[in-house]
Amino acid sequence: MSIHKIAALALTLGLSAGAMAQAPDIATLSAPVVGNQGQTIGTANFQGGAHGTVVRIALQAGALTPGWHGIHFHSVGDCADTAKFEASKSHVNHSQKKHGLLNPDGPDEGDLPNVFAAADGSVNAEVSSPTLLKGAKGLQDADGSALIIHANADDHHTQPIGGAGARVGCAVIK
Ligand SMILES: [Cu+2]
Repeated sequence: MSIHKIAALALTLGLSAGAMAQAPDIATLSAPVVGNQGQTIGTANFQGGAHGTVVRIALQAGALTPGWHGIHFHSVGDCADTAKFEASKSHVNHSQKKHGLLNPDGPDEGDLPNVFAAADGSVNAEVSSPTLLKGAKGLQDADGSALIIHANADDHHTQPIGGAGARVGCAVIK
């Protein structure tokens, strides 16, 4: 086969692959993140696809104490009790797994990697989860869900929340 014929073949394959590619069905949702005084401390953005959810978190300076913070999907979309954010209940966990990305009996559906707050307390992070955004067992179920930010890091194995401590930020996913 001549060089020209190979180039023509590659061009044909490239074009047909491009024509066959479908635009992914992506659901998007953006929600304010509120702190313990009910103040807005930033924004959480959720993108849901066929196999999971991507979360982008942007928190302003002063939002958090510097360092690592555990974040999770909690099972109820309610951030109204700003002092403790307990209305968001425990983790999303339809399959009753143990907590922890590093737990042999985990992870539960609420588990996410930690995010890091800079020296000024701001955060810019993107994390992903196999937990779906849409559907009856997704984050946008009947009572919604909440993205909760904790005071301390999650060790990814200790029950029930990896030692992450108090709830200092909350965003409603509905
Ligand atoms: Cu949590």
